Amino acid sequence: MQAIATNRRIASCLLALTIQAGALAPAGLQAAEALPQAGNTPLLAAHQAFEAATQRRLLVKFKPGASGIDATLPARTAQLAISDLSQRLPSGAPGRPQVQLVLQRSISAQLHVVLTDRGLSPSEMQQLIEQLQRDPLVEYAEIDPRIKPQLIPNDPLYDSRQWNLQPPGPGREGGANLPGAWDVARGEVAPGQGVVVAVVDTGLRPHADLAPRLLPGYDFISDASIANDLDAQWDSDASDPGDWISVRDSETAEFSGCALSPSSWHGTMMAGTIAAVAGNSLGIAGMAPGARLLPVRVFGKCGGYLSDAITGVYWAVGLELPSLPDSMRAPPVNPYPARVINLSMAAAGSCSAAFQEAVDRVQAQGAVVVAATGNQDDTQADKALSQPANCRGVIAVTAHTRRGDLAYYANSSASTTLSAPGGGFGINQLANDGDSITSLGNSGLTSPLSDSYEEVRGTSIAAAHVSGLAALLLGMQPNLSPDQVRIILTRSARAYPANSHCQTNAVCGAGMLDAEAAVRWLQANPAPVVPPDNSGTDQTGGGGGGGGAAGWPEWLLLLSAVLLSGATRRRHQPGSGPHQAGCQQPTGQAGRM
Ligand SMILES: [Ca+2]
Ligand SMILES: [Ca+2]
Repeated sequence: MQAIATNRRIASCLLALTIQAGALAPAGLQAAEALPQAGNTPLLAAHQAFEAATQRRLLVKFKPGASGIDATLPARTAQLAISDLSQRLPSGAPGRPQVQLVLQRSISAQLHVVLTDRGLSPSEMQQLIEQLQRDPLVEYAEIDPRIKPQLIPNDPLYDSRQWNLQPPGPGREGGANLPGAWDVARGEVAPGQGVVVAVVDTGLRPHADLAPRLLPGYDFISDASIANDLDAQWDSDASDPGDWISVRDSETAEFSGCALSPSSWHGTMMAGTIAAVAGNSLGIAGMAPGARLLPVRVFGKCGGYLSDAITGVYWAVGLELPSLPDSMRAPPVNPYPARVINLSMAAAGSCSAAFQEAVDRVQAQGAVVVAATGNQDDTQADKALSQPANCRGVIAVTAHTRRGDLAYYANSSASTTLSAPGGGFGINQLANDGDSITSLGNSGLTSPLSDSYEEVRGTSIAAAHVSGLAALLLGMQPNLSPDQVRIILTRSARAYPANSHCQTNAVCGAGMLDAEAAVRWLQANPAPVVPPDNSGTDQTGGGGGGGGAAGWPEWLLLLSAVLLSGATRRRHQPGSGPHQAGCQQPTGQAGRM
């Protein structure tokens, strides 16, 4: 009780001092002094104003007892002491008025924040400090530096596990550099606030690190056994009931091509990287922690149909669906149109006409379409992009490792747009590489149980990083077109590091995703000009809309359930140890990445 009472007294004394001393500050500094409340300094202009003011701020500490300051009346006596100190300063240079010092506030009886009466250049400030340090009563004087508040989330796995969001550095060349971007992008609210990102995937779990971000979505799986939700029809429940393949499943005709696997919680993983709640002292931070997530469920057990995926994409942007057979309940028009569509999925072959048409239509609605390039077995020579990454206008994302090397599993070609963290080992096998990406999941091996955090790697999760950054950019400037977002992402991409596969092989697109560089590029180019030859036509695979995957009925293309080699995951579960989940890819088919 004693300690509490004492602390309260100190707190109230400091508050009183601050108010009292504030009245002494020059008028021009009042506004600036109101700014540096860590966590809510939204405006860059305000930052700059305050930064300019720092050229007037010093810390001055008097020698103990030297100033004659009465500790019981520090504000008043400190003001006098600073005034005396100001009078003792040598005369200014010819033509320059002598600098006057004013007490701004006291930190202790001896240590004071002091303001000069005018802004000083760095050399003038240095000269003043040297003069003050020669004063017999001064113990030290130094600049009161502006320390920029940098949003480092308090989410416990951020420091220890989220290399993928951290600034690049030795051994972490692949980091997507979020802290600086968050600082610029955050306003009164979290970065990406208000931007809707559709996660067209397996549905989502209401993970505690995600639930506040969730919008009501929709389940578009039209096949009952794939849906695994006791409901053959589309419905408004987009939660993920699990997509496991049991021994019994694998013995059925429908799932005969699918390997045994526990539930993947794939959509939840993607959503976590895109927009997990940041700063809630829980788990991880997402790329755009203010964005809202629209779950569009199109994959269940062993994948799903292209037709369902495309339907989900149309619904996600608010388009009205065409009239349906009586057996299908038409969903209401989505009241939360997505500005970003995350397609962490892949099918072999060139871009189908139906997928290209979907991409064209949703882009016309202003939505950015982001897709994974695909995870192919590293023994295969063909690293061509999967669809829909090879569709015209799609931002095609390949994956790099912690060290910035191209991930061994990642499809990439000259038509890749850029690369983002995907984890795993790289082609060049750089030292200390191989770290995976930590995201959200569920502990259930079949049906959902409790929230968990999962280790994942793949071009899937790489695409989720790009979707997150797209949302962050749209949060800053909502009127950006999809092509403008592409320009920002590619122009600001960071060069691949030395010794990486992509440094010497031009098959990885513009470079590595760099969030801070992107937001600063946008600040410098608030209306990016889209060159005619870069308006989303740099995809070679889909050129002209493809024509459909050879031999596959366009609207009945089964995207077989696969967690390809690079998309395996390990769980953080005490006692269970890491395990890998996977489903082999039948030749010529594809699915979630
Ligand atoms: Ca259903
Ligand atoms: Ca969190």
